[in-house]
Amino acid sequence: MIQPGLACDIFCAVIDNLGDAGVCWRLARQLAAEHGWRVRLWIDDPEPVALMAPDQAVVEVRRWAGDFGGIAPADVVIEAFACELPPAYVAAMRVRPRPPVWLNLEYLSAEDWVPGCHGLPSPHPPLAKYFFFPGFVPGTGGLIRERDLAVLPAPIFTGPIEISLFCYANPQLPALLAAWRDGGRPITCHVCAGLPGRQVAAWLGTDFAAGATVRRGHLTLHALPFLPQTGYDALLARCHLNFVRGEDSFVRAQWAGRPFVWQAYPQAEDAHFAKLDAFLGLYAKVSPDETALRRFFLAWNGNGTLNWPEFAAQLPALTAAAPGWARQIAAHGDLATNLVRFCREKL
Ligand code: TRH
Repeated sequence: MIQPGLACDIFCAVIDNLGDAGVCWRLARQLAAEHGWRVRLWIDDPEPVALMAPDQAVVEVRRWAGDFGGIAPADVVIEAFACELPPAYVAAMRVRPRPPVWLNLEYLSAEDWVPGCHGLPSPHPPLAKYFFFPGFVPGTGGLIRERDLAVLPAPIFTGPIEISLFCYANPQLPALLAAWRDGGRPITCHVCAGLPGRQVAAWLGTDFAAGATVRRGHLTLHALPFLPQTGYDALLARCHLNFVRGEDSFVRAQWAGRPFVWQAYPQAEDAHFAKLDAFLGLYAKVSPDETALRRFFLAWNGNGTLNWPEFAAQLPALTAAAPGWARQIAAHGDLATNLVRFCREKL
């Protein structure tokens, strides 16, 4: 039986971008703050966590370095995204009097094979490692969502449309910015730091440092600094529409209860289109014009031509549907709570 105060080690290797650190930090924080676990987050590059979470009080963030000789394994060991645990740590897990619960936290996908694989063990005698899959449907581990998150009321559409922009390198972006500049409605776009900011600077042909505001036609562009995660979440809630990417901002946009457009993490041989398609299979139903919604998401991911006016016409309906969608995907319990329950059954 799990007692509050259970010890948990989360291992995270930062592959690229921010999502690995972002997901692990959120999970670590929630396990500690809401479930009373004593969490150590071992991360090979602590820098992104320091930027996202200046206040790390509830979690012990440790640099993953050295051979781990002399580090006692925790009750629950979470290996994020199949990063390989240090061999000395696994050897210590094997001889621990009470074997730890060992989980591999997988990437999020809406593909229909996920519920069938969630929770399956892979044998590592005398231990077992369990696959723990986040997901949108029953039978998966659910999504990271803090207990105190409320579904926010929809914002009123008066004045400029407020949009946040967080994306990868995206060849469709110049066409979108031009459509906003030349369109009939004022648009204010809050451009995230990093790749989005650099692409906007290239389109403008001017400097676009954090804090800058530039106007072109009907479009006002604001360059954001890198925000703490809580500040980024607040930005999503303030906007009428959010362009998001990867995994963590994608999920947060859905909790914000606003329409969003997702750029999937680009994978070799266009494997991300299967993920996009699976997600749209669930989500596009919220739109009165499913085909137009699909078309816009696909085009933003590089397949087809962007049609902003067609998508913009759906915004009121997508806004009205967003809180219901958030409730639907929250209905299977949040990932941290599901994970705690899973471990309780295994210990
Ligand atoms: O950075 P990402 O592209 O991360 C990706 C994905 O997780 C992908 O699935 C994975 O394979 C790859 O990393 C290795 O996008 P994501 O997932 O949205 O993570 C961004 C994080 O950065 C998220 O936690 C929000 C946070 N963030 C801030 O804290 N402040 C900011 O100003 C911005 C723009 C983001």
